Amino acid sequence: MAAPTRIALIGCGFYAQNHLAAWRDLVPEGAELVAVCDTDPAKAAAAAAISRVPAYTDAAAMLADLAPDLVDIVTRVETHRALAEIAVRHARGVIVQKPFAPTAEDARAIVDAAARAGVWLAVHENFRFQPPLRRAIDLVEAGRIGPPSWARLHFRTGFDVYRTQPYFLTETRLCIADVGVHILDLARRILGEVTHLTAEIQQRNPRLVGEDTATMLLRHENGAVSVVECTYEARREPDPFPETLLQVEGPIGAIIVNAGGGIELTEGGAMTRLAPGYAFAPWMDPRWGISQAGCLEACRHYLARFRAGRDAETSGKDNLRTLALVEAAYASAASLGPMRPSPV
Ligand code: NAD
Ligand code: 89Y
Repeated sequence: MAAPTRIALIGCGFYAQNHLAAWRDLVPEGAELVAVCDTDPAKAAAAAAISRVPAYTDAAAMLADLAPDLVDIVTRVETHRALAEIAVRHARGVIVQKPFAPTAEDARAIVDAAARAGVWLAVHENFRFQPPLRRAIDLVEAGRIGPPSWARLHFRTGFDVYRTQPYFLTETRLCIADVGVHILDLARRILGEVTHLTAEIQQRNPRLVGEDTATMLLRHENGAVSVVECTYEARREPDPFPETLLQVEGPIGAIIVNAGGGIELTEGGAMTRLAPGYAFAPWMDPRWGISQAGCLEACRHYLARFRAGRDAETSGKDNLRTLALVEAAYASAASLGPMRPSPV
């Protein structure tokens, strides 16, 4: 049997709780969490206690002590470059939570540092791994609707994201950088690369610094068009948070992903309802379950690809293209015109 993959995790805050649970679930597939680190000693100690591993408050010290196989960085975006640059000196693989970096230049610097060190690099971009969305991707790839030519992908919620992620209140770039990045990534995954996009942004909640709503129109290289929407200001019940809903059309059918994970698949002129084909793990909270399931499936993918010596779907290099869409969206919103994404 292959040796376990020794994983060190950096950042034990809000979302890292899902990574800790995912790595526990993935022990039978070769994951072995060996240490956790947070600059806040209480958070490091709490994560260490539930995972029964040593706690560190200094990432460089942890990595120098343990030389893990894989480092999982789950801190906020402004810390990613510095931590990734340390991690590539001590490990064979590094995973960085989305958003990959605050600027395209920082993201490129991380990709280059990993390449120079010969280190495997992935971005934890997990929406494309959420079970209903992955099922839709699989249906498209199986040719069930023919080559997709139009799609609407939307994340519309009024859930109080500011309670769970209070740092949102002061972000100058909010909705596209935080959640739009996932949906743009998903649009790329389903319809292919983008030639140009137009974005309109709004700040509907006056308490904020950044935008809370974005409406984006994308033209893909294969001629397909998609509408990508994200907002934290949709007052609708039932509120689908944290689900992304999807409609995708091709020449011979259509796929609709509804709230609750059910899918309506039209092919051959007839519609079939596919019931959600997954169950939440016991540690998942029904309010966050689809996000947590996406986190688990993303970690499973990264572990398997790292162990097989294969690039992740969402490698660092791949994610430069998703970040280019984020940059193009902000540039379009500022100039009120269409923008071509240009990965650095
Ligand atoms: P958070 O502030 O709750 O947690 C970040 C933690 O990192 C804090 O505990 C902080 O003390 C620690 N930290 C900061 N600098 C550090 C350093 N140098 N070394 C060690 N620890 C350090 O933030 P969060 O909400 O958990 O977000 C973390 C990341 O996860 C962000 O990039 C966010 O966008 C992402 N996120 C992703 C999803 C998703 O679905 N993929 C959902 C929520 C958040
Ligand atoms: O931070 C966001 C993310 O990545 O997924 C959902 C979220 O937690 C709130 O928008």
